[in-house]
Amino acid sequence: MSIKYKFPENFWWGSATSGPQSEGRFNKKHDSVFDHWFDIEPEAFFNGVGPNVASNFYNSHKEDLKLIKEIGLNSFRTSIQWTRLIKDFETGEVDEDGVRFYNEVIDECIENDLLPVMNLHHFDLPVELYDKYGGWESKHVVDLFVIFARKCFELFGDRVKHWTTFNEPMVIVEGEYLYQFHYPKIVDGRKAVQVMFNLNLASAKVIEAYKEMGFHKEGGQIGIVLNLTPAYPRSNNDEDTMASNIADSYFNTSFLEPAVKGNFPKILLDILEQDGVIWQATEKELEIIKNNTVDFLGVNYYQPRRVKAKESEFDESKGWMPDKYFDNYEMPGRRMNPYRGWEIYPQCMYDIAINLRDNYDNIPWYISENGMGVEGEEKYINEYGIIEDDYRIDFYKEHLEYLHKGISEGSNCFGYHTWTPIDCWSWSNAYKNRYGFIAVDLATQKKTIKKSGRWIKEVAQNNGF
Ligand code: BGP
Repeated sequence: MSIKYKFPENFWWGSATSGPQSEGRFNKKHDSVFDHWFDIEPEAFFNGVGPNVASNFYNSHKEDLKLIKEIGLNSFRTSIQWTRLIKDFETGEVDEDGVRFYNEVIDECIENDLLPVMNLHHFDLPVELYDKYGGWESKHVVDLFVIFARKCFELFGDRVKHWTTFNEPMVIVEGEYLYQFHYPKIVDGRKAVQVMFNLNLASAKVIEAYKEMGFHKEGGQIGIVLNLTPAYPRSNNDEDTMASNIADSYFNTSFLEPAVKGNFPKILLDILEQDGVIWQATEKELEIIKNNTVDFLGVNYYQPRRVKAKESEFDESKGWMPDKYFDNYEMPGRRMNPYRGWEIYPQCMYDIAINLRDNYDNIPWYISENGMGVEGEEKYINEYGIIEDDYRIDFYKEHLEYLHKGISEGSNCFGYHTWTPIDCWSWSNAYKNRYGFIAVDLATQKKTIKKSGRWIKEVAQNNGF
């Protein structure tokens, strides 16, 4: 087979999941905001399916990681749940079963030649910390998160050499404080802005702790996973361009700039100051953000953001919202994934690669999630019981082609992780849309490799396709 798209040496071919979406709640001593939301409002979840069992990774990690090896991957990201590892959030006292579980997962990754990438927060704030302190609105919670992170480094840092502080912190801001898709479903633009700052601060403080503990000397690296949804204006006129720049600063560079460069985008600061909604921050905190930038970046990419100048009436009744400055734009003729309702635009992989090369010091980065959620995949099962997910293979190929173009023009990308190795629990969408290389039968927890799982194996073996 001739290889048209060859990737750099030692490229990460992998896939990502998270603790709350794969493990199930078995033996967990605390509830996250999602556990709690499901307990009080199960009807908010597709088919009433919650996180209780998920894909049973707590019990089947041994077999699951073997299957992941079997499809040829060389790296794997999951997250350590704060609510599983820690018994006492204030002191950092650990839960012994949590320690045992994550030790096993890490050791099994290594045994299966899977480089473990461990993330510290994937939307799974302990609900007690919300009830007691207002969650990420509170700087005390920021400090408790650092206690948790230090524990993780202390316990697992000898074997885990790649850490990320957060997965998609912007989604916490949007889901919990603006658009009501994460518990507690608040609409409060002012709190959202404070949470945005506190999450940036938490990430920097965790990086500071990691440095202080000396892990870099042992080859350790720490980064962050951001969902970049590059904003494209409807047209090149000044109004559309300005609207798009503002949206980009709120949704993307609000985390990208501090993570990579240690400061906040001027356009965002100007607007927040002018509107009187700027966050509370001390000089010392700004210093910590300045001095503790990431070693590498993970980029989750699913869809672009399309923006036009504000045309609709801004609804003042909700108070300050970033939507004051732009409207979302539906581009005529856009390609859609109808199940998830997200636009498919693979060219964006190239644009991200070039943006990071030119505007972010060509920082080492990887695609930490990319994928296509599809409903009703059982209709593609062939006579041998295998899901023939050619649409997924095509989706990955197209995205990889544009990524390859970015790399061949000098962008410093070292890997490609898909979402997700084994079908997992998609928050309030539960198991509606499936993303995996490996299917899960929810009734039996039987796991079966899909056609895309065989395909990625070849790609990983050939380091290209
Ligand atoms: C990302 C999250 C993942 C995952 C994925 C797919 O935003 O990091 O946790 O869920 O999106 O999205 P969804 O599950 O909502 O379809």
